[in-house]
Order: sequence, then structure tokens, then C-alpha cells
Amino acid sequence: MHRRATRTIEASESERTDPPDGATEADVTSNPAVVAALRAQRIELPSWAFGNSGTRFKVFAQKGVPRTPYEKVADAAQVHRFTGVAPSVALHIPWDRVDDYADLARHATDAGVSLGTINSNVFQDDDYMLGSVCNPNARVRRKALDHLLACVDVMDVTGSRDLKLWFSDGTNYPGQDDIRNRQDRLAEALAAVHARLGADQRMLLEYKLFEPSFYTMDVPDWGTSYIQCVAAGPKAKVVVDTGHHAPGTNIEFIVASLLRTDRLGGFDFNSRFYADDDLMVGSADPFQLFRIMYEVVRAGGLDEGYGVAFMLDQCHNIEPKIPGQIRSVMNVQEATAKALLVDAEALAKAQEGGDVLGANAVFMDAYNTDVRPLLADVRVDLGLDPDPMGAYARSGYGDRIVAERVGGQQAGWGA
Ligand code: LRH
Ligand code: MN
Repeated sequence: MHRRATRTIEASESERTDPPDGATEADVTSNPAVVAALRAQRIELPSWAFGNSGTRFKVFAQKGVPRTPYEKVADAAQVHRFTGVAPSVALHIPWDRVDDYADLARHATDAGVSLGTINSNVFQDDDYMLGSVCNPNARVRRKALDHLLACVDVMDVTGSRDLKLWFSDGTNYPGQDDIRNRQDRLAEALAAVHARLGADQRMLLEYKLFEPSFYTMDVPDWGTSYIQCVAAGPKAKVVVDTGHHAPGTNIEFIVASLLRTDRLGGFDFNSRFYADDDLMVGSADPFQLFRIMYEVVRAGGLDEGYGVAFMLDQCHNIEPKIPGQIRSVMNVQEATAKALLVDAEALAKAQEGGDVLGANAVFMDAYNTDVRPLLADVRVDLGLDPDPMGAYARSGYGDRIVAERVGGQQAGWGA
């Protein structure tokens, strides 16, 4: 049975489309909570998604790509302009280093967005070949810690709540270094960062199974991140990057467990077919994204006060970057809308009654609901065009930046 979440608010008769044969219309006007949650959704964009990116084989430069953090912020503001749910931009230091972060924050405000999560970068300096905060060499560890603390200084100026920490630290060969000593070094650095954080600031520790280290990563999985966060203190939370797991990992189980223990700080959303492909979220496995968002909805994790940061972390290696971000935001919205449509009462009844097929059917019914009309209505309700991709294409912004941004050094990963 396919449901189509059609009209929500003040839908006139003429606009109402008759459901195809056999389809029942899920009238979501009776779901103001769903509409309210979708209006209030907040998805943070990565500044680096607007720069050039690629693989070790090739970075294909694209025309019109930003040359400065100011231009990256301007491009991110376009995504918010047409989706209405992406009002902040995460920065990556030093990729987004500027002389005056307060001025960059003002530029963002003028563009209708704000500066969000600050990402540290201790993975591109020659000194970090054997690690940064886990490096056997104390001078290198100090250098890395100083960078992390400098990122908190940036947060003080930009007003950002979160510092996101991802470490490329690890080893490539058994015996190369002592696994336990490296954990102790990591804990020491995290304790120092935690102590530096202001009252309303947090540190989000991201884990990754492999790459660029291939025998051990010092934060390889959610368990290690959780252990280190609990040891560091209450301001330390775990980030789930959806591309950082072994194939077949049940990520929604990890999400449910971190929500249950109040240690889910946020997501780095993207998708992958094999490794850390950083493709558009929901493009490889929209059903997995739905299952993840269901655990978030079930735990009340969508509520602003809950403090889960929904961030994209992607690279648009071959596709246009601003439309790629708009499509990604729409994919998160669709997964969220479907998750919000799970009939929680019917599901609980079937689950408690041991009705395996019944429970699965309730879950799949929501997933198989076409929520695109509902989201189009939410956009209209927000005063936006129901079709963000079309509206962006018609805006001419893409052509304008290609014409204007000639010369200068295009932004990239600087690797
Ligand atoms: C590492 C990662 C991390 C970043 C980088 C841009 O793979 O996911 O979040 O800082 O990508
Ligand atoms: Mn990430």
C-alpha cells in the first residue's frame, strides 16, 4: 500500500491531485507536528563542499568555484535561500583562515546565514606523519594541541558552539607504535581542550575506521570515541560520519545507542558505496538514511534543544557544487519527513504484540510514502519556491559566479 503525503496547508481543491489507483492519500494536515518539525529543521553546510575536491587520482577544477571563505559563505547562503533549512556554514581551519573572523561572521549575517561548527585540521602538516596529538614526539603533540586551542579562540569570535575534532592519527603496520600509549596521549589532549571550552561550547569527536591510516586509526569507531568523550567530560560528544564505517555496519544502532546515552553530538552526513566516498547523503542508500532519521525522531533528537548537529560533509568531485548541496539538503528533508510519518502508536502496538510483519509494514509504509508534495508545501509555507533546484537554476547565480570568478586561487583541500 503506497501512501502519498499530499497537501498540508490551505490546499485548494483545484490544486489537489487525485491519487493514482490503489494509492491512499495520507492527509498530513492532521500532522501539524510533522510540518512544524520540517519547518524547524536545521542542516549545516560544509564550506569545503564549495571548493574543488577529488581523489588521489585527480581533482577536477570547476569554473566559478570560490577563491575565498567569503565566496564559500556566499555560495552556502544560496542553498539556504532556496531550501530555508540550511542557515549555518561549518568552517575548516586553516582552509577558511581569514584575518578577521568577526568580519567574516558579519559577511555571513549579511548573506542570511551564520558561521557554525569549527573544524580543526591536524592532518596536513609534515610534522603529523606519525600522528598529531597521538604522535610519539611531545613537540609535535604540543603543536597539534596548540592548533586545537587556537580553533577554540576562533569559536570565541564567531560565536560557534561546536569544535569538531577528526584525527587522521593511526599506524600502518603492527608494532609501529603502542596502541595504549596513543590512547593515553589522545586522552591528555582531549582533556586539555575540554578544559579550555567555554560554558556553552562543546567538542565533537569524529571516528573513522580507516584512511589515511590503514592498520589502526586512533579513533576508529564509536566505542573508542564514546570512551574518550566520557573521559574528557560532559562537553564532549560523538560525531557519526555516515561514511566512516565498515561496509554493512548498522549505523542506526550506533545512533540509537548514542542518543540513549546522551552522547550523540552530531552527524557528518554523506553516503558511500564502498569507502569514505563523501557522496551526496541519501544518494547511495536512502533507506539507511531513513532508518537513521527514524532513531533521531524516536529519541526526540530533532528538537533544537536536544543539541544534535546535523551537518553535511561531502565532496562534489564531478557535479556542480551548489546544486549538489541543495539536492543533499532535500534528501535529508525527505528522509526526515518519512521518519516523522512513522505511525508510532501502530508500531509500538505491533512491536509489543510480537507482530513482526505488522511492525515492519508500519515502518515500510512510512518509508514508501511519497513526501515530496508535503515538502513542496512546507517550502511554499516558508515563502519559498516548492522546487529549490529549479529555482536555483532560474536564479542565474551559477552563471554569474562563473562569469565573475576569473583568476585568483580556487579553494580546495590544499593537500
Ligand atoms: C575525514 C572527514 C572529517 C574532515 C574531513 C573534511 O574524512 O570526514 O570530517 O574534517 O573529512
Ligand atoms: Mn566527516
